[in-house]
Amino acid sequence: MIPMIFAPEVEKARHEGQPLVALESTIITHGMPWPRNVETARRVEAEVRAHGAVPATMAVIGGRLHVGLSDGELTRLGQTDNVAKLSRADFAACLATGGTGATTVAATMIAARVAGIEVFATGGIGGVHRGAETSMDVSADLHELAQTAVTVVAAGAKAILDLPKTLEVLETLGVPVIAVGQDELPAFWSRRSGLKAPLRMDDPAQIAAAHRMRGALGLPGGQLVANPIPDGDEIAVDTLRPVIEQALREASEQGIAAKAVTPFLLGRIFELTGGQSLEANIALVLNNARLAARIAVELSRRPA
Ligand code: PSU
Repeated sequence: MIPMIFAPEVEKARHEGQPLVALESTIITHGMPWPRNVETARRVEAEVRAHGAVPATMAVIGGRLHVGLSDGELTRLGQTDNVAKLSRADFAACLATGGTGATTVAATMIAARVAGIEVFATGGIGGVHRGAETSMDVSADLHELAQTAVTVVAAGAKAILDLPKTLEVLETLGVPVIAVGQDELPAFWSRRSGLKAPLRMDDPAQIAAAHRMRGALGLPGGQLVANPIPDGDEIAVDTLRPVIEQALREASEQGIAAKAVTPFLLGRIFELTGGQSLEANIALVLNNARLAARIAVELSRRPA
């Protein structure tokens, strides 16, 4: 038995067959500073509701998987330092040992699957880190996309990564990468990456139909929906390039490794852009929440 607690709003939605959208908690604990993290989490949930679906923010608290968090739980999680960052490898161990942790993209996909939720909105997935040819640092998010049948809406992979290699690995793993509204793969804070996305779908109904078709074919794994940050909110690639390079240099000088890399880089880029990267991150997550809700509504019209 998986120890799971459904928030009342989520329980009701499940009962009534309403569309649901999963949301992750690592973006709250490791991706954004307090108090903007909690404020953003609430706005993202509100955005999902405003577009016809019910949000289910995932976290492990005291050895139980919470599917939907109360205000108090969200605030405590967002205020606490050193919360564990759970991925596929340590999710079960945390549940089994009564631990507490925030879910990454990989762990949130697993949580969504066990809760029967088919769509998940986040900021940007993890991927192949720059220098992976020596560090071997590749996010478990990519392998999860290959195994777990959840459609993940993100603004692409984070621009701190090696995007061509990330795309290559996704292709090898057979993960559909679907750009929305443009042919190019978006690059998180920026709309452009210079890389062509393998697929393009501009209509949430098409994305929902493709999700269902994968199910009908019995294909394991999900879809990555790469939704560009809105025009007015992006940071130009040329502005970001030197900032990302400086943050990467500092990470390497300070010997930052493994799970600490992404939070360190996001934190430094926040400082180096005078907070501009956080504003862009918030705008793109809200945009992803809107699209995920629309896809969830379309999926609910097409029962599996
Ligand atoms: N999206 C954001 N900010 C984040 C993340 C996503 O806008 O911090 C988190 C997700 O939980 C994702 C994780 O799984 O970053 C990637 O971490 P890593 O590179 O260590 O796999």
